[in-house]
Amino acid sequence: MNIKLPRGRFITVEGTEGVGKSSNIAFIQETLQKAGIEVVVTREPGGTPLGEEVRELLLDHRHTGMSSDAELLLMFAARAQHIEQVIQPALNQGQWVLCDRFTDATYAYQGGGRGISNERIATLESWVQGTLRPDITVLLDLPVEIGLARAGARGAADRFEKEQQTFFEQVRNAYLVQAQKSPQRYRIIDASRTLEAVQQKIARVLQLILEEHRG
Ligand code: Z5A
Repeated sequence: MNIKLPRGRFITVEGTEGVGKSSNIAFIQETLQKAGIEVVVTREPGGTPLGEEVRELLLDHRHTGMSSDAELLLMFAARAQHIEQVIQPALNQGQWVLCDRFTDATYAYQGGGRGISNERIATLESWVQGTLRPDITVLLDLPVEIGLARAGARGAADRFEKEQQTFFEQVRNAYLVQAQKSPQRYRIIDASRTLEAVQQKIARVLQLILEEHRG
């Protein structure tokens, strides 16, 4: 007999440079696991052997001349592989997927940052993802200069990290516009507070998601 499992939840974490995604993803994973949820943690660009190779190309500071369209298409090439190989199979098996960045990052960086139209990105989004969209997107929001200072303490800058502050301001604004368009999906967290305070807010968001999940 074929038993159809309920689809898992798809949670993404977004934000500009140095907002604390890595620090908080570990916390989200731990909280969900303690609640008995099987969670697959992954990231974009990346998440598969092919995607990780594409990530290296995208972040390599030697490719300063990469065109915006080439950058956009590489993001979606890595994403197509990621969805087919990791995200969709996990969701189909009832596992939850926790992803460090997804297509909202494309609207923010390639859209807001590079100036590619939302229509063009939406065309690729429909082509590559079909109807797949995140269920919940946690947006860690922070003034750009604070994020850059936090990230700057980490060492050599990649191709994106070499961008100017105005680029990251455009990225942050694009995220906030996206969040306004989809308030039912987005949870905006003030990431300028202490890590403990940020995690308290995230814990509350997760509690509500878990309550809803258990019906
Ligand atoms: N990109 C794109 O353009 N289009 C797309 O579609 C996708 C991605 C999917 C790689 O992403 C690049 O890909 C990214 C956008 C582009 N480029 N940029 N910029 P990434 O996610 O791998 O890279 P990232 O944004 O550079 O992530 P990050 O620098 O690793 O930042 P983070 O994970 O958000 O931060 P963190 O490492 O957790 O924290 C940074 C530091 O701050 C660290 O020392 C922490 O201990 C500290 N921290 C964290 N939280 C706090 C608080 N609350 N207070 C004080 N200090 C804190």
